[in-house]
Amino acid sequence: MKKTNTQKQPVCLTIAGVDPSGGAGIIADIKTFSAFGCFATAAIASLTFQNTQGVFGASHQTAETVRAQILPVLDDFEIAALKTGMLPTGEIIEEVARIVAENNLKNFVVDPVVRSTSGFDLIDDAALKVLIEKLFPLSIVITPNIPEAERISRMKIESVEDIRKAAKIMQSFGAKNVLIKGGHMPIWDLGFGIADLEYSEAAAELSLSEHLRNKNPKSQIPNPKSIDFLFMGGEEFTFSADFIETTATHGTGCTFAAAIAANLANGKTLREAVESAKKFVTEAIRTAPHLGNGHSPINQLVKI
Ligand code: PXL
Repeated sequence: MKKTNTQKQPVCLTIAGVDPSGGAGIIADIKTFSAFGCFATAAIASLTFQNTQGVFGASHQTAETVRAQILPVLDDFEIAALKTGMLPTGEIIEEVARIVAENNLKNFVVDPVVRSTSGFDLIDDAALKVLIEKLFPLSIVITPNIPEAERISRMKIESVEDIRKAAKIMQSFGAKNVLIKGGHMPIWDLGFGIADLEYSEAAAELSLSEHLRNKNPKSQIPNPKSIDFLFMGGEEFTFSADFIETTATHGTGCTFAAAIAANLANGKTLREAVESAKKFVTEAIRTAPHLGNGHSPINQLVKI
């Protein structure tokens, strides 16, 4: 029997892949939920074989085994927020959509995981289509990075205007709120603050296209910024942080989405949740342990 009234600590659920090297997926999610004071529960959609240098394969769960993991958890706990990460097959995605709808689960953050940092395809086109059709309408927010936004919206993103167009396309697919993360595209801070950026589209366009014209931009841009764009219905909000020049980026997407879910579970609004999650991920990257020979994991135990 569900103990809804006696439950004090918010419980979060992640449905995602396992990265045994600890940087991404469920292990990153559990640490992040815990860092925000939430109790972590997790259902495995795929067991991947990887380390900081690459993904070498994966053994996927089935719709039945994913359901069998989740239902006892739902039966026992009130889930305050959930997030999905790597969901490798159409059948698993359909099952997750059914479970979310049947149980009227709220605060559902969909991280549309498409490729690993090291370039391994984590979902095929047919499954991605199911993810868009079935999960987007159930989500409170989707959190694509720029390559993911490009693959989902089927357009090249080369300017701030393109970011807005891609967001509109994804909203037309049923996602009410869309967070496009700019970490793959450091924006040159031309001396404008983020408030100026909001009011000076020309400056933003210029800085982004300057960056894109540049073959080796990261080493040449002074004060590069990583800017994320949140589209809530017709409103747009931007979140800026230092772009940190580092290879320690393994699991940043998982950590960001899990931090948003945990913040929502703690009662923050979506805008507040994203703002706090952005700061958390930035500091987790800044204090990364630099382990392994590839893309190091980040530090989810950082205090902000
Ligand atoms: O960061 C994307 C991602 C998500 N989930 C799992 C992963 C990866 C990238 O490697 O392994 C399980």
